[in-house]
Amino acid sequence: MIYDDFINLKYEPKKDDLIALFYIEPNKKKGISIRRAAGAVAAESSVGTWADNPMIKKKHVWRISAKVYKITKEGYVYIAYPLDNFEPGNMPQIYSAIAGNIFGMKAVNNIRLVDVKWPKKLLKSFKGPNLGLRGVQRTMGIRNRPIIACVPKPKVGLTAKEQANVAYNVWYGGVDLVKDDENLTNQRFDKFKERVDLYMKARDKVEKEVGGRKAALINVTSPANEIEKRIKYVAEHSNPFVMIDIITTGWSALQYAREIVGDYGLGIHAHRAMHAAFTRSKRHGISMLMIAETARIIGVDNIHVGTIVGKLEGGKTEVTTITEHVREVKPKGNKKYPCLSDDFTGVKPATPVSSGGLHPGLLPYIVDVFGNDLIIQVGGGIHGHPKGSMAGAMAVIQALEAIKNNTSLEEYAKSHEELKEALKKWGRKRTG
Ligand code: CAP
Ligand code: MG
Repeated sequence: MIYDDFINLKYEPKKDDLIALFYIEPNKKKGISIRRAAGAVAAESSVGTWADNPMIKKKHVWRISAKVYKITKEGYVYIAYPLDNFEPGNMPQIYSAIAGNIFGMKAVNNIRLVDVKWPKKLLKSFKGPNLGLRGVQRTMGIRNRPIIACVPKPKVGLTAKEQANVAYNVWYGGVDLVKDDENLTNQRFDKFKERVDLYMKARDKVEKEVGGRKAALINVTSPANEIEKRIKYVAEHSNPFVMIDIITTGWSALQYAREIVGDYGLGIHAHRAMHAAFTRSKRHGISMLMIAETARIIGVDNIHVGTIVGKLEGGKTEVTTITEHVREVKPKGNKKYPCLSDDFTGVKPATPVSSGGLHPGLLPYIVDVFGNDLIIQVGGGIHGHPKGSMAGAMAVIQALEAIKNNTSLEEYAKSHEELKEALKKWGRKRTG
């Protein structure tokens, strides 16, 4: 049975092997065992196929066959891939192998790519973050506190002028970064170039008025050739960041964008819209952990990781494990969340972004869990403030001050009107 040839429980992975950790549920109705399913996955993702073929066993071909070397009773399967399966510096190719046809195989009912241990040689073939966590903080002149971002709402529909006006108000209220929403690019009502021009005008004005560094996370999501033009436009207008929806544009576009931002010294803010289509099920698809570390390796500087207490899916164990893999050199891992040990030496740390349903009352929890090396993004929790966006921004900054001073929000609110109003409206309620 050919699939069985891909199982070698005595195999000891080599230093240069890529290790993939899968969770597999075999198709029991078809009488398929986990061993057979694991063998099928290893075959299909490396040199094999459903039919026997003597060429597969030629020494130089078989040399790079994937090897299933561990299967646990919980359904976790460890597969080692010799390095030569992969083209260095080509993330789409790597995904076509380890995250390709296998998801549709009839031999499995469910299969999830949980994590990868990346060999040094592959890690080195990608650029990694251009600015990285510390570079982002340096750019903003901020250390020892989270950076605060705000996405203007409504998500889309405002004119460029209205958008820049909202940006001005929240910058003025104390926010550091204004973020475009994931579905705002270059629509009829808000043209990209006009938005950039007006943002920058508002930024210059507000920097003069209140001091400090302000910047925008400008969404350049579009076809790759257009991404290039838009990054250049942002750079020429002296804004240090662009935002890219990394899932809808794909790894190829992200790699291309990473090349371009490198030429201009910009950072990439990664939005992950659409990730939940394949990360949400715990039994099938690709984990968000995998997506986050891949994005870091290619070279995003900030990436959304979740909030635990906000409007979008993601529990504490998962979100904190992802955060570690985004930010640490050697993530410690978490016994409650299956993952592989990694060594990201040489790849700059990226900044985790906590976003989605946050408001001032939730900030103590967020800072407690994530610490200061973080971007906190608040949209609805600013614009929904009873006194409007500027007051909403002030309430967020006041919450941050209370945390810094080790004072409860409620206590601080006694002498801070904006925070008081926000707490009256939302309290400390989770938004999920
Ligand atoms: C947040 C947000 C982000 C989500 C994405 C939104 O707005 O801009 O897209 O955070 O999810 O449009 O919903 P609010 P994630 O602050 O108004 O919730 O960060 O989990 O990838
Ligand atoms: Mg959004």
